[in-house]
Amino acid sequence: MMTAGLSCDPPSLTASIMMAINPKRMTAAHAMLSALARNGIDHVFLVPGESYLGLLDALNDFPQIDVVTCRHEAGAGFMACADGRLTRRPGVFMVSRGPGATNGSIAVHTAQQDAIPLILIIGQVPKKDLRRQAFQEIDYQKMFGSIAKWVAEATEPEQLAELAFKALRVATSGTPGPVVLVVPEDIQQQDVLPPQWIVQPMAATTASPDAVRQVASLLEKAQRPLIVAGGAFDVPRGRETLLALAQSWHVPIALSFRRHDLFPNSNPLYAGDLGLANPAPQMELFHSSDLILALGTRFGDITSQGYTFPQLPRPAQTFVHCYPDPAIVGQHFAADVGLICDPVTFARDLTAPQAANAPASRREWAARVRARYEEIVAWPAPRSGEPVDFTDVVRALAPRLARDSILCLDAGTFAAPVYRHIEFEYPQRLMAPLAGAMGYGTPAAIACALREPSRKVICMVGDGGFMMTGNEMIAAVTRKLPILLVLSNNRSYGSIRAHQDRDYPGRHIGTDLFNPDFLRIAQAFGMQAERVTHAREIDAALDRGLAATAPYFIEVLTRLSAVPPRGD
Ligand SMILES: Cc1ncc(C[n+]2csc(CCOP(=O)(O)OP(=O)(O)O)c2C)c(N)n1
Repeated sequence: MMTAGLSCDPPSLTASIMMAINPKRMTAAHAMLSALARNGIDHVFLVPGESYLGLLDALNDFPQIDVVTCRHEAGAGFMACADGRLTRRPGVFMVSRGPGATNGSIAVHTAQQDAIPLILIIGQVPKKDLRRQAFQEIDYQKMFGSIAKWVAEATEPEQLAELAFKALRVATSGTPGPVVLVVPEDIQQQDVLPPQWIVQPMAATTASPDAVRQVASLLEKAQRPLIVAGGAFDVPRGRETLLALAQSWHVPIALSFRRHDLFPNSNPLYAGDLGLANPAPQMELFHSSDLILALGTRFGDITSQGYTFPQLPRPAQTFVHCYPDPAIVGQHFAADVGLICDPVTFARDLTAPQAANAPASRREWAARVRARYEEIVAWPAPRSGEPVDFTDVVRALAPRLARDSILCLDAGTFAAPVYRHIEFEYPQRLMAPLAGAMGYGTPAAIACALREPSRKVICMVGDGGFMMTGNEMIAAVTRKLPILLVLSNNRSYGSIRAHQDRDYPGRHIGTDLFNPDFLRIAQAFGMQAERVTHAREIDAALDRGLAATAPYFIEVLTRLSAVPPRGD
């Protein structure tokens, strides 16, 4: 892999914010922001704090950076996660020390689980007070040590720009993930020389021609091959490359956890996703494959059905694993062929020049896998009346989704029918946290609408999740973002209640919710809002909500889910 590293900055890229005060000097805060801005960072999500006043003040001099003020650090962090997922550049959020950092930590965990590039910048106590347990001090190396890719605390002003450069590299390389930068409050305002580097783009790593030939020959011989593809294909040309590969060999494709938007779901080679609710007959079929190509997926807990698919640690079938991070390839499942390289490039190299005349056995296998998927995805008979079954809301939404809609989901039972029944066609996007974090949906929708103003953004959230970060909707009002927010109000932490039903029948505790009047809350925020109480009202409400040119809020009074999910 070509290292990006820090290299000399071409004169044309010299920062436009060279300080008016002294063109040869700038504050450390300016240098840090300059490093970020010159590498494409154009949004910063934050809750302000006195521990990073210097950085805040410097943001005044970066009009190219949109400062999105949030109401809770979890909201800021989730916005940065969604922005990082959409752009593949690090999402950046800034928080105050101690309470701000602890509030924001959920996003660091989400970025790690979701493999999203993220940079969290935290103000810190003055340098002289470090490790004195000063007011609101935390040792962030210890706090974030197991969930961040890298935690760095500056002690000298010159380090700020350097840390920002390195953070951009670390967050995006190998398995993308979160980086935490800690900046003592008293070094942000000190003068430094302007940074003189930019992060160079990386060249993609490729598999050797021998390795490509080896896998091609495995594919030629396989009767029942299956590709399991994951997040590494969420890059420009990634989806097209995956489609071309599958078609050229006539191989069915299953997608990793919550990555439904990587492959056209209507394509006969689409086998479904590996998630929380794969029925046993489908898994039996997948187990009966004779070759698995795991491409661009970490093959983690949920994708591998709790490390049971394929067989752990030695798969029963031939197993090829391709991922750009050496720590991941063969991590759980022993690979017959392990490839540490860019999966998109590998998929391109593996694509047969002409679509293979697939043998009848292969065609029959692909058809069987597809038939199983079609059984799963088929809508159940409408069940609604009053209160509404949220599946019927999802059913009504599916044909109304525009070609380029972005669907942001919070965690909860209401989301289950989306994962099971909605068929995604790119450029439609599914934005749902792999970490299963409640509170993600609303802020993610804000970040998506800011990034993609011409696309319809729809957020689906439960009454539990909305009460966690729903306050961020005020940004949709102030910035006139026409997000459609659909809230499923079942007066319960329904997902957990369903677990209780399954594991401790009849013993509900801690899961009933007494809710405020959501309609009045939404209206008080300045949103147009309406309530759906009966199934017959769903269609018209969705039509109004989707046509709205301002944020629109639909509360649906829903019944509790009858089907206990396996997870969230
Ligand atoms: C931050 C966070 N806290 C707790 C959980 C555990 N959890 C998962 S789903 C859920 C309930 C979600 O309730 P709600 O938003 O009302 O949606 P519903 O399941 O009722 O559809 C809880 C508490 C979680 N995933 N994330």
